[in-house]
Amino acid sequence: MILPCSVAFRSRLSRFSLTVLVVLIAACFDHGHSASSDHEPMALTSELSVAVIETSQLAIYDAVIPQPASDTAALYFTIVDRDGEGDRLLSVTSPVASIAHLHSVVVENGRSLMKPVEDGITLSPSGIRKLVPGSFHVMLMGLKKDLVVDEMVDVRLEFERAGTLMIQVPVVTYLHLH
Ligand SMILES: [Cu+2]
Repeated sequence: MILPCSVAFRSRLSRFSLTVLVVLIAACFDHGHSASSDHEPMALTSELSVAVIETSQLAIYDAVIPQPASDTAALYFTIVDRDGEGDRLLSVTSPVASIAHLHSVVVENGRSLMKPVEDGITLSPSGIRKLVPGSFHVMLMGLKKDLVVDEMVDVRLEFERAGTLMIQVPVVTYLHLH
């Protein structure tokens, strides 16, 4: 199933002011903008900044949750393979969300659409996989509480090889992504 940004947020729109609506539209445009940069070279490891967790198999860098304007939040981070074997992110859960989905963004007929990832997000051997706006990301859906900037959110990542990794992800303002 393919979810346009507008459909994903529609159920909540009636409750929001015009200001919040503008933020949501900006978020959707951001998907589209970044999708066009998917063909840029993969960032080098040296460009990574904050290691959230490192194991012998992989490392997670730069995890952030932009403060959501609805009960759906996006989660972004970078996965780095450390043992040359590669891996696959199978699923994500968090106590703050009823459910979390792995999403990719595809452009169809000039529109950016979020599409659920059916078989996990692959990490190639010695590779770097960036979950960023406009590309792969995690959607935290059905938030059970308001997420406040600077609070840390517990997130559980399930990998095919590395198993379970528990990380804490800061909530940031939307502008921190730019
Ligand atoms: Cu999404």
